[in-house]
Amino acid sequence: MDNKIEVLREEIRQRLASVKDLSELDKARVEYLGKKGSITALLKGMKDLSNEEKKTFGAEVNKLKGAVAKRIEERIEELKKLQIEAEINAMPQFDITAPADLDRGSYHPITLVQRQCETIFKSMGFTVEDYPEVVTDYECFESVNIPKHHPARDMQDTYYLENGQLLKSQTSAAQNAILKKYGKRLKENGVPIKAIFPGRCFRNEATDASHENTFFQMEGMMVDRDISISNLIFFMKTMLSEVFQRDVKVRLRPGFFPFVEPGFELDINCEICGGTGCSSCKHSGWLELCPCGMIHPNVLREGGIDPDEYTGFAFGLGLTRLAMMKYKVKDIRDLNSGSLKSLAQFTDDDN
Ligand code: FA5
Repeated sequence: MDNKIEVLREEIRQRLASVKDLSELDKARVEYLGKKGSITALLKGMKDLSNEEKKTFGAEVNKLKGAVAKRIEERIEELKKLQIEAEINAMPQFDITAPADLDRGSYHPITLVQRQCETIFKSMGFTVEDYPEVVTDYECFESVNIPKHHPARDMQDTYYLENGQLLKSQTSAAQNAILKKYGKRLKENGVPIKAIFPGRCFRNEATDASHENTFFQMEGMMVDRDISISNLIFFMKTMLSEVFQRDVKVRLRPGFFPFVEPGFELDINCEICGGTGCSSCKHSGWLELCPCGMIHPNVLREGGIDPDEYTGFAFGLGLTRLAMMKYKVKDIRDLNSGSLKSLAQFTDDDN
């Protein structure tokens, strides 16, 4: 019987050493360790042995079983590594010293307007904050007054990870963290919270000329004593006239967002058709650009700020739509197209 174990051990050693890929390895695993496998068969064949023999033989077979399982794990790692190496070797080799075909690269139009907005707001004392794209339900919804099952969530269906985190559907997801980050300085030193935070947002959208499933927003917040709607309107007007370098026609109408009260929709007169109506503005002459409002007391409170002492405004500028309007791009989807031919038209000089 002992000889059987030795013969099988040697056979398995050779077989595992010679398998070339993971599927061959799995086949071997089933043949040796599976229910009908050779090692299992050795165990089944012990019934005719004496109790003493069963003990020693059984221990040997179990030892072999453990060693084979361990060797299979090792081979999985080795084969994975070989597979990656093979894939890398199969890739086309680039000569990084070769001259580029294109004359020069250019910034993406969204990057250009984002940088421009950052410069404008920095000059007015705002800090620019970075925030992750993967956030929690608390950050994206609950901390901004959108509890579970609130109907406002329907408009912001997004992509969920298996661990419950999500790709942020709005830059408002950073509001709570910003309030907490700068709240102490506001309360102890009287320094107003003035921050903008641009970022990529994701939504489960049926795309059209003005809707993408992946787009950029730039959130802004200001919190201090006695902040009012006039402050909000001042900053919105300044930002737009600086971006367009002229006065642009906008309209403010009431809008509902659970994290502001009162809330507004700020629409821009469509720069593509001049307001007569086209597919970019869904034939209305206007495009929703930058909803805004006075921060809801619940949001301030959740961020550790006393709403009886401080007030503030917040806005959520649609950066991708702003790029669309500024550069007169008729269809928002062109901005994510990756078409170098169309994107190369935009350069720093456009600023
Ligand atoms: C919001 O996302 C709110 N968080 C904005 C806000 C912030 C309101 C602070 C009040 C205070 P809304 O879903 O409307 O709101 O999106 C804001 C802007 O992002 C829109 O006006 C639009 O310019 C842009 N936007 C929204 N969805 C898309 C989309 N699918 N594709 C391109 N741009 C979009």
